[in-house]
Amino acid sequence: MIYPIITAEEAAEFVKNGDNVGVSGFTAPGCPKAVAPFIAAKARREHEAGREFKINIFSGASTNDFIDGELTRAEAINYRSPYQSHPDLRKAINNNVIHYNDRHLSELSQEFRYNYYGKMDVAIVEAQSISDDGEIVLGTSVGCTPTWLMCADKVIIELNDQLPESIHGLHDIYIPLDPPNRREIPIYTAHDRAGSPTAHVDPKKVVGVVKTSFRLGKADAFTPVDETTRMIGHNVVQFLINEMKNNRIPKSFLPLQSGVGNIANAVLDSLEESDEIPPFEVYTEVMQDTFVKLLLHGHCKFVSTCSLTLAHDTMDEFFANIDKLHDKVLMRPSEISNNPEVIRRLGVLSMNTAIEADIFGNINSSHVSGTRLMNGIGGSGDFTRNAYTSIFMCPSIKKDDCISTIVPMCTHIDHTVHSVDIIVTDQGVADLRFKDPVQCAEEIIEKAAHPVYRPLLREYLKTCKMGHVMQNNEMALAFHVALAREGDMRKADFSKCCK
Ligand code: 0RQ
Repeated sequence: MIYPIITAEEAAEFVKNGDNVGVSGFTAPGCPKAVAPFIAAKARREHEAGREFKINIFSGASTNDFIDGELTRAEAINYRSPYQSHPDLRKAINNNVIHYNDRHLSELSQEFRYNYYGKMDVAIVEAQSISDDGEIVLGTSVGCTPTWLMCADKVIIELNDQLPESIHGLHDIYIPLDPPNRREIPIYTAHDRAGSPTAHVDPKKVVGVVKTSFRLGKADAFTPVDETTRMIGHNVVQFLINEMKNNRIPKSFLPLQSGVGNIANAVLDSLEESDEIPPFEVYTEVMQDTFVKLLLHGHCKFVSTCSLTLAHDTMDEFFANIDKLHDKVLMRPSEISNNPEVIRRLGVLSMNTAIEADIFGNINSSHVSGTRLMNGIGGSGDFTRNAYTSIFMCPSIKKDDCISTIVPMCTHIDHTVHSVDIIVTDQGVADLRFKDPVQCAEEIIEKAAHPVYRPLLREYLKTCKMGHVMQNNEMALAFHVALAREGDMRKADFSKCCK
């Protein structure tokens, strides 16, 4: 190997105060793990010596505790984009200690190439191998890594010896040309390969290779399916079956996108149980645990993804069965897995999870009570806006009935009704297509809201002023006000409001 082998501590010395640092990965799998704790240690030393040390971190999506956890706790992050899900980082963002810029995941790579963020100083990339001419076999996700390798002045490679050689060929690395030279992305089915199995870096930029040995996959597994998530999964699958029966989805079916989390996993379980949905392909950003089972059992024919977001044991199972799975999975950069052009062309059926939906069909995916960031918009906007049919799912109530996820007005809006076709809760399926705002409100209240909250929502609608969107600006946030003051949305009182 022509590259200097260095320790993680030596690698951290290449990172300076104020640097833009790009990390590989998309969700925890594929992220670097060795160098970040030493950057955190360096930050602590600098702070103790009275010097500034903060960096700007750009990732594919959420990362791991080594990056978002250790660096937050060391007060080493100035700016963070485009998505996160770490409790310590979330707290620091909500305390306005870290600048967080919530971006559509498909856009960050190209925005970097468009020079929106200045130069990238250092990229830290987990890889299976690097050749002397700079061809890199990446780890268990792709994210923005190909662009980081292209843009960064200095590149640090973490070579993880737990990554098996059989991962070679699972990546499809394609970087589109930027406008005005961009052409169509040559993906016409979910299983088309557009690019190369390896990412490329100019060998002169590689300042060091750090040898690591970290177990693959993520530690946290999903909570088991409960009655609520089972009902949501059942309702989504019944909706898809009806769409086929009514000739709105072709009999050969369309590629699915599924968001991350317990609800998404429950939907996938329901898909496996249904014999009315034909074997399908997936065009998504995260391949969750259930997909391994679906692929091995033949319910799913192919998964195009950005990341193998699998728990440790499932990751082991995946590579133990790699001979059966190798030609059924491709990992692509996030700007391709989430690409609006490709999603629209393939006719992707998108399924994402909402924090809350309002009765007019607008969706809040990211901010509890309109102010407190949960995770971020992630890829939900990339898929929702461009889907063949866009579905949002959530439980109808939360926190011992004190929270209705169906509210008069969302306190923060990530997806407007124009991009939302269907809202599914444990109560049923609200179909917003072909409906005006008032018809949407009636549909959502009667089909998706929990029976405990239906009378209150009907009462709210009666107080609303006439108009295309009927709304009562005085009372629109009454549910959230009641939650803030009394800890219970059921205490919303519309009796005294003026019409
Ligand atoms: O908080 O753990 O403190 O109790 O939000 O909610 O019910 O566990 O559901 O894990 O599926 O997350 C929308 C956040 C749902 C997620 C969201 C609180 C709730 C809990 C988590 P606690 P659940 P999930 C693919 C696509 C946006 C990005 C996206 C998400 C916590 O799905 O981040 O879709 N989506 N990306 O208590 C108050 C409400 C609430 C609420 C939920 N109405 N009011 N708190 N919570 N609803 C992924 C990528 O892009 C990589």
